[in-house]
Amino acid sequence: MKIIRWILGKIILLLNAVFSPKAMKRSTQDQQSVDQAVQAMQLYQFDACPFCVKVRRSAKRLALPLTTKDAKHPEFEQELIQGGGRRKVPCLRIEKDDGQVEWMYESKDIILYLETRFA
Ligand SMILES: N[C@@H](CCC(=O)N[C@@H](CS)C(=O)NCC(=O)O)C(=O)O
Repeated sequence: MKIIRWILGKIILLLNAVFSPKAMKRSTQDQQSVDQAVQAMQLYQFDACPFCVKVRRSAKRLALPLTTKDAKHPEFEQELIQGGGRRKVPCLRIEKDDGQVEWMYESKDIILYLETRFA
């Protein structure tokens, strides 16, 4: 079972690399303000998780330089569990302007949030 999951993961990564989405174009000024806004976010994820790949593809399409944290790394795994409450990926950590932090689970919700905010 583990080997099948590993092979599927590699296939997902390969397909993702081959059919990589095109990033949208913004004016330099608009892209700079998007880049700055995205600094307040981190995506907790696994490399070969299909839900995480969906979110990363959406971020690429939207030209978002999203920081990713591999939740298999013990330090990031702890951050995710302590902050978000669950060891589940993808999870987007969003630090708001007032310092409040939101931990957003569910790939669909994350993609909707990114598209609503940055498309
Ligand atoms: N409905 C969720 C599914 C996410 C999901 O199942 N993630 C798996 C990895 S692909 C996970 O985090 N499982 C918990 C674990 O491996 O500990 C979504 O769309 O984000």
